[in-house]
Amino acid sequence: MSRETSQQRQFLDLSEIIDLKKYPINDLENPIMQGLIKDCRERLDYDGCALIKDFIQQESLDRMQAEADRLYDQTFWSKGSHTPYFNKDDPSLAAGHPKRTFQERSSGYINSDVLEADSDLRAIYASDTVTRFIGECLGVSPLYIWADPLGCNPYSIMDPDNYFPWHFDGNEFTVSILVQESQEGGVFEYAADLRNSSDENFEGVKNILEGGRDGVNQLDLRPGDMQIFKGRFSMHRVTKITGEKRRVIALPTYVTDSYSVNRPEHSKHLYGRALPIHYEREDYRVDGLTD
Ligand SMILES: O=C(O)CCC(=O)C(=O)O
Ligand SMILES: [Fe+2]
Repeated sequence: MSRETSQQRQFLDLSEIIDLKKYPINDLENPIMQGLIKDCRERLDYDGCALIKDFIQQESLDRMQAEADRLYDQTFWSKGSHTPYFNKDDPSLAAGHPKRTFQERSSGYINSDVLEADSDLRAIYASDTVTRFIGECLGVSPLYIWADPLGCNPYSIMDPDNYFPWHFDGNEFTVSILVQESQEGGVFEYAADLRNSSDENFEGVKNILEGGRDGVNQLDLRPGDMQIFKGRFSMHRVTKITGEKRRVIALPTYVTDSYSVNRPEHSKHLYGRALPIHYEREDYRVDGLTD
């Protein structure tokens, strides 16, 4: 199997993961890529979410599935409730305020720092070619991989009956690659651009938390598809998993700010730990939004 060496670590070659004839992401001038990038930008402008069908090859999906199965016992399960912002309760606000609305979550992460050395997911994340391609789709340059060592590139695991409630992400963009779908449920729902960096739109958030469907979309995501998503501005959730099969999704995350990481509280809640870097960078934020 051909491999390339980068920063003293051996990664799989990109052609083992992505069909570069179908998606020549190593040649952004190629008309196929120009068309794809244009489509993604239009989708992202339209509703904050772009979907690239069959992006990952079946063999690579099989390897990721096998890796997630081997690492399953290391999943950090966070059962507990949270607001869309992962904040603690704030009794100074009125009852029913979104920052006081807690929903029960049950899902887990296989954190980025436990992925195997020759992991396909690590290779995808280490690839400047992939990062540049995603930056082009987002119309963002430079785009960086995330400095958060736990949250940057995990597998998210949802077992039967698990539910991942409405929330905003602490980072700007998320890329999802569905590895294994559940039999039923496990649908990704999102409310595009529900807030922006100068307006929290608590009214709109409250409406959806109370069951409103205004502006809520469902994504038809299949194994091998790649989704590019603006998770800091679009509130989203994954509906309850039904049936026997576990849902496994890879979440490589990209940012415009190469310094920022999750707040310690947010990191402990989702990934089970906070590391020194989370405390050192706790007060650093580029925007004033709540997370
Ligand atoms: O599982 C998904 O599709 C999305 C998960 C998610 O929103 C998150 O991990 O923040
Ligand atoms: Fe999210």
